[in-house]
Amino acid sequence: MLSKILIANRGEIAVRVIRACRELGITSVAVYSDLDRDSLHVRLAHEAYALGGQTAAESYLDTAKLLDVVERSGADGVHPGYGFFSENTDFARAITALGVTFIGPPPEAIEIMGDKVSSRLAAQRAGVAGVPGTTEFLSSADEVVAFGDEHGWPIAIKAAYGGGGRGMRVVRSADEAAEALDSAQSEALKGFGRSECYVERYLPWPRHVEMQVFADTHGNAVWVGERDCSAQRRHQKLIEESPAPAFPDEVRQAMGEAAVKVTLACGYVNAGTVEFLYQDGEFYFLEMNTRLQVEHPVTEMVTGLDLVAEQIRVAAGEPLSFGQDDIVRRGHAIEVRINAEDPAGGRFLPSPGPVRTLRVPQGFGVRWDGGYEAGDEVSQFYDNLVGKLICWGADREVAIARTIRALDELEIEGLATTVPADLAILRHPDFVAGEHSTKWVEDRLDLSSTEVAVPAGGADGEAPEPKVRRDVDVEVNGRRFGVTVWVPESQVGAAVAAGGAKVAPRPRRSAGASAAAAGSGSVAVPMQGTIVKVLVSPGEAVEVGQTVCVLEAMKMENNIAADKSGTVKEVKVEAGQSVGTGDVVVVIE
Ligand code: MV4
Repeated sequence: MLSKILIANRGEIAVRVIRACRELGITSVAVYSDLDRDSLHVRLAHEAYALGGQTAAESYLDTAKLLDVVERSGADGVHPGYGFFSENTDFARAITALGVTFIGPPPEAIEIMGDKVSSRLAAQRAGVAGVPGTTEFLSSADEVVAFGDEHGWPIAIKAAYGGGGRGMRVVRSADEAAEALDSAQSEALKGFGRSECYVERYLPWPRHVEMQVFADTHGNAVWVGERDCSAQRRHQKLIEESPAPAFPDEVRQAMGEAAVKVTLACGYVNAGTVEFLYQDGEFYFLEMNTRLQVEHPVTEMVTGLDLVAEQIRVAAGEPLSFGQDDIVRRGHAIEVRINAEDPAGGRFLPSPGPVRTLRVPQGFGVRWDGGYEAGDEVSQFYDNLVGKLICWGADREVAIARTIRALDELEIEGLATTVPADLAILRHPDFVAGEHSTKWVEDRLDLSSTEVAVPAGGADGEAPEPKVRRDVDVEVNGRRFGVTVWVPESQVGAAVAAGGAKVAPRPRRSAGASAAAAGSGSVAVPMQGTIVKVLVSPGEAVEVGQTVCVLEAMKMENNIAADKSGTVKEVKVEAGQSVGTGDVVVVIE
């Protein structure tokens, strides 16, 4: 079994993997950019290493920095999460070359599923059909017209090496064919560097149904269950659920078996998802996602299986801990993505900023997978998923009611979120009836009256206090180390006033006009040490920032400053006394 796993990711998925590691008795190693120094995944991991940088390219996408931390930390496994390097074969191979386990599929399987052409061919070889269409690349509009006349209009022109919906053109009649082919090819060239396109029948009202699969290194492969992810806008999923509504069990079985065939055909190992379009009782292979997906908890909630723990065991070479017949699906689960985006008017504008208040829902059947807590900041530089709410119910009706109840309990202040859009979907008769499709949110859902909701933050709505960097030298058992300390601005004067470079404490930023600039009046020491001097006595008037005593620690004298102006009520220490981190030395009224 693996003993130490580095999580090459951030936010809620890093938190999810760290939790699984802790439950399995595995040491977790977080990595972080400068902006994530105090983030939740860093707080929860056993160890954390700085990558430096702010943007993803400077941090979570810097291979050399990640490999360096893999070596320095002594990790024997790397979990990539989703996004970032999760489907990057160069990264997977570099990890493996270090003798470290990449917790994901073999690079060859990622490559086969990496473009539409080779993935369609792999599915075809396995006997699993995509939407009826040609496998040859289009060379003229005549071929488009011939296909439409034979199979019926409308048809879809797709970029062979594209993805995510870019490069797709819907053609409704023969006279639109030439222009559509031109623009599809040029968009494909611009977007993906290759212009090749092919044609298939266009399904006007399909649902996106995907099948979770799992395979081990011993030749076992199973399907775990489907998820309906039709509630999307611009290919961003908003709500996912399992089972798919109005989905006959024969179709589920057939889709599961098709997904397993695709899995085996590409030599897949670990957790994966096979995507299908589903319309009129038929399903068609779309693509395979060779990673753990955002919506995996939906499957966990209906099966009781821990997919991340299973990923780790399978990566370590263990056989799957369950067979096909052991998998039992029970009840209904719904996941709602809570993104820092303002859905007003259907625009979904990014809304990064500080999370001033975050109270998550509780109660029966409610799970919160979050990446942030109150006081954290959602940065514009990364994905703006704040957290996921996953609710389980005995059936779909109960699950919908519970999800609405839980969303009503959720309190987020400081930034706009997708919650109003999520509620509009959950309450809409089309969604309740399971009559929505992949085009429904954009074509039918009316978000024009959704209010602009950026709750500013309540009484405790103070911005997170900025921290400043201080480099200090420490000695541990006689050995000297240079240490970087990140000190809250208001404590700079007190904490590490090395070399007499005392910085006047700055009042904390505050939401209120004059309120809350000062501290509590209970002046505490920031580190263990000895009081060498007491400079105030009871009854004396002091100003905020004034030194009240001097603490010797780490071979330096540190001025401990009053955190508010007032009268000294109590002096709790005398010169020569030892104190511990956080001990209150003076009380000011
Ligand atoms: C389609 C389709 C209808 N007919 N193909 C868009 C992204 C790409 N991965 C596949 N997509 C579609 N292909 C045919 N022949 C409709 C879509 C589609 C879609 C698919 C999955 C999830 C969301 C979607 C939203 C709009 C269109």
